[in-house]
Amino acid sequence: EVARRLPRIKLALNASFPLRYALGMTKPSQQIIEVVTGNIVECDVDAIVNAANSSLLGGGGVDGAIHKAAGPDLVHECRLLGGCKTGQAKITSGYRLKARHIIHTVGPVWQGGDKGERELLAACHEKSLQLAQQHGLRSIAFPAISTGRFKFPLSEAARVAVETVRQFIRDNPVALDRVLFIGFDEATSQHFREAVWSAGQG
Ligand code: AR6
Repeated sequence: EVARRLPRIKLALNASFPLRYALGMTKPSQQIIEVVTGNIVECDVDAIVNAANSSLLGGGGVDGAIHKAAGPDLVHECRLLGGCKTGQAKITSGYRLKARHIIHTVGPVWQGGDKGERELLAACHEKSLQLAQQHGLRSIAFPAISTGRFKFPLSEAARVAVETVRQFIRDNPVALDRVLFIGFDEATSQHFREAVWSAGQG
């Protein structure tokens, strides 16, 4: 009897997130967010998010790194997309990346904080997550959108990003297995960790 039960228990422990959730084994909003320091182009996830500009034709920072690593076919696909507005997102193939897809979003330029920057940054995360869900993707990695060339203050950006992701997970508890926040350096990761921690207290 015990021997017959064992494989089933093992199966449950190895089960994918929706099954584990259905079995009541884990609470999604506290389990699936991870903070990682490194280069987002190396992430082995279903989709990495690109902090692009409205042309979607490439640029510096993380955008430049993603285009370089994905190869020239990426810009060919991007040309067909007709650009992207601030706060919106569009999806392409990942080409030479490990990630199967790239979700391109355009963050707001920080102009002091009273020009709707927070709402637009939240929209970037929300639209990216919706696209992932619509395409059946289970894992997604975000860089610190808008915090480089676009000058969004890091702690504020991390808070908006984490709160938006947590709200999405609450509203769609079985949509995703993993959401990664990628800090290019340790300081950025620390801001993400603090945002995850303080959101967890609320
Ligand atoms: N992996 C992970 N994070 C990275 C990487 C990388 N390889 N490279 C940079 N970062 P930015 P923005 C971090 O400037 O502020 C581009 O030219 C970086 O340290 O890339 O949204 C676009 O074409 C910072 O924390 O994006 C746009 O014109 C974060 O990524 C404009 O910059 C975002 O910095 C977008 O500006």
